[in-house]
Amino acid sequence: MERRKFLSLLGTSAGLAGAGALPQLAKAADKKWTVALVPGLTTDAFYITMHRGADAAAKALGVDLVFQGAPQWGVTLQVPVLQAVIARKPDAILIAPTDKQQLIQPLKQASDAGIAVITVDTFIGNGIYQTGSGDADFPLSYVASDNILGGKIAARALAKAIGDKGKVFVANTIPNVSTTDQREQGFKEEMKSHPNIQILQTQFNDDDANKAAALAQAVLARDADLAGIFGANLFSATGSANGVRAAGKVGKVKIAAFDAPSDIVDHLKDGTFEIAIAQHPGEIGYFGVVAAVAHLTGNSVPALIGTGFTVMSKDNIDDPNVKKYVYTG
Ligand code: T6T
Repeated sequence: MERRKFLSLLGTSAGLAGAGALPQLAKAADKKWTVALVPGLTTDAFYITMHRGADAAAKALGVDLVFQGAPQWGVTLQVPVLQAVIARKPDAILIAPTDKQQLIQPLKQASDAGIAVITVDTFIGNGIYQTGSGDADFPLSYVASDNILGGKIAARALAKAIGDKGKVFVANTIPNVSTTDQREQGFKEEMKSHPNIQILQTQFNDDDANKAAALAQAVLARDADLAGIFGANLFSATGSANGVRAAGKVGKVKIAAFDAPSDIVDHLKDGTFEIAIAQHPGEIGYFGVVAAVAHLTGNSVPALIGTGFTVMSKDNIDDPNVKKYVYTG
C-alpha cells in the first residue's frame, strides 16, 4: 500500500495525507466496519494483550471490534465460535487458527460468504497466502512473529546456559499448531550446531500447564541429569517451571520460555527462567485491524506482516524499553 494512504488510515500523520488519500478516508468514515477477532483462547495473557492492540487500532480507525473466542485451546471449541462469528456477518475476521488443517474448511466458508479473512499468530496450510497455490491460500494476510527464528533464539540461549552440553527437551502443546510446530523446528535446527546437547523426546501437554508440570517431573524421574527445557509457549513454560520447582531443581534445570506474562518475567531474577522470548502480541492485534481496514477501503495488503521479539533476561528486565513488552493480561 502507498505509504501516505497507510499513514492517513492510521491517523498518525494528518500532515502527510495527500489528496490521493482522501477518498479512502471518506469511504472509511461512510461505513462503520465490523472486525471480529477470534483468539486461540480467551484466557491467555498473549491474546488478551493482542486484543488490547486490536482495540487501540479499532478506536483509531473508528471500527467496531468484536472479540469472541473459547476459554481453552482446541478445534472442537474454536469452530463453533467461528461459526457464530460468521453468522454475525462481520466485514473481516482476524483469527488465530488452532490447527493448520482443520480450520481450512470453516474459514473457507467465511471467505465464500464475502468476509475478509486474516490470520493472526497462527496460520492455515503452509501460511503462504495469495499465491494461487491451493485451498488454504485464500486469507489475505498472516500477521505474526517469526516462530522458526524464535525457536532458534531459544536454542542458542539454552545451549549457553547449560554450558553447551547435556540433555534437554521441548515442552510443547499439540502437534499441527503452526506456531509451536515452527518453534520446535527452529529449536532443533539450531541445536544441530551443538553436538554435545542431546534432545530428548518432545512432551506434548495439550496447552495445559498442569500436564506440562507432571510431564517435566516424569522426565526428571527418568533423567535426573536433565540440563534444560524449552517451554514452547506460555503454558508449556509455566507448567514446566512448576514441575522443576516440585522436583527441587530450580536453577539446576535451565528453562528458556517462549512468551512473557508476568508470572514468567517475575522469575527471571530467581533463576527459574533463563530467558523469556516476548512476542509483540499488541502489534499483531493492531496491525491485524489496520490490514483489515486497508483491505476494506480498497487498498492492497501484504500477504505477510512480521512482528518482532524482545528477548528478556535477568540482565535487561529492568530496562523500561524491555519491560513494556511484558504481556498485560
Ligand atoms: O505462544 C502463544 C501463541 O503464539 C501460540 O500460538 C499459542 O500459545 C500462546 O498463546 C501462549 O499461550
